Amino acid sequence: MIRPLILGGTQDAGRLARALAEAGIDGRYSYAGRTQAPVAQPLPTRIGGFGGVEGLADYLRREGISHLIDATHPFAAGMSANAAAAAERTGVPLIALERAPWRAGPGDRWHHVADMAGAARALGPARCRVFLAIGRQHLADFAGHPQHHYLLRLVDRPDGPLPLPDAVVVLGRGPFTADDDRALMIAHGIDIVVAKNAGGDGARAKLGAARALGLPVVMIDRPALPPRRVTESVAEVLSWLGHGADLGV
Ligand code: 3Y8
Ligand code: NAP
Repeated sequence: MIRPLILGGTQDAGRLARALAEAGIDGRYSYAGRTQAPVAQPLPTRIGGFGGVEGLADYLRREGISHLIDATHPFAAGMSANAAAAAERTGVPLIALERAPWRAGPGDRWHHVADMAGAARALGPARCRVFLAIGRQHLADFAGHPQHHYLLRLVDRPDGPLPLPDAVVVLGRGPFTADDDRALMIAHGIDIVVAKNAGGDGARAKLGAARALGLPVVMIDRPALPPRRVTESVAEVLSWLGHGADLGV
């Protein structure tokens, strides 16, 4: 009997968890515990860090995990690096379920930057009204650019002061829609959008809205990840687990 562990926290991870549950596979799901009330998953779920590579390796051994599936976000570089190292250390096979990066299309005005600091610099010196749609964890990278007005979208209400003096918070978990994001950006008089190249559908709405409004987007490229087997498809993960045939996928 196999017992795969999903390192989750994304839409794709949720889709995979549902497929495993429907196939009657004895899987486990893991959240970091970044949000106050994460969406419930149809598999036994653990919440919180493992305690580095060694902590994850211990968990894999202790729980008899047969396969490790990194279905985290393309910007969860720390978790992905630890997953590769723990898989190597324990011999547990690893696959990453990862969506392709977004690519600019006709009408898009994207300016690619390598990281958060590059995104902050790309805003330029003149005050502008920024839709900073990168979550909560990296707001401090923009603290050196207080001249701008920032619209922030967070999952949970911030529990302390924000590092940006001129900021408005809206709460939202996503997935979002282009119409809602367009209305939000109009209501806040947004001039420019900052986005991580997450890929997938859950965060894409703001890009369609920016295109419709003719606004520029500062697109933060993904961090480098360790070499590992990668797929975009839940069906391929299932066949990798040896269950493709059972499901006729
Ligand atoms: C805790 C689980 C599902 C999963 C939904 C996806 C889509 C909606 C869009 C914007 C961009 C952002 C952020 C975002 C999206 C999905 C997916 C995705 C971006 C939840 C979730 C957890 C997190 C963690 C959270 C981060 C933050 C990033 C908000 C749940 C809702 C900005 C990424 O406050 C914090 O500490 C938030 C931290 C990591 C990035 C950051 O650095 O702040 N995601 N997001 C996961 C865990 O604990 O393991 O609460 O239910 C999941 C989802 N967020 O089931 O459908 O698949 O990507 N998540 C980004 O792309 O820039 C929002 O606002 O336009
Ligand atoms: P990260 O910086 O790559 O990871 C830092 C540490 O958080 C990891 O070393 C691990 O702690 C813990 N961790 C991360 N993901 C975990 C998981 N799924 N289960 C258990 N522990 C986890 O992580 P992050 O970028 O903050 O992402 C955290 C979670 O949010 C992930 O589930 C990710 O899929 C989800 N998410 C992130 C983004 C994003 O923009 N980064 C977007 C959407 C969803 P230990 O070292 O103690 O094990």
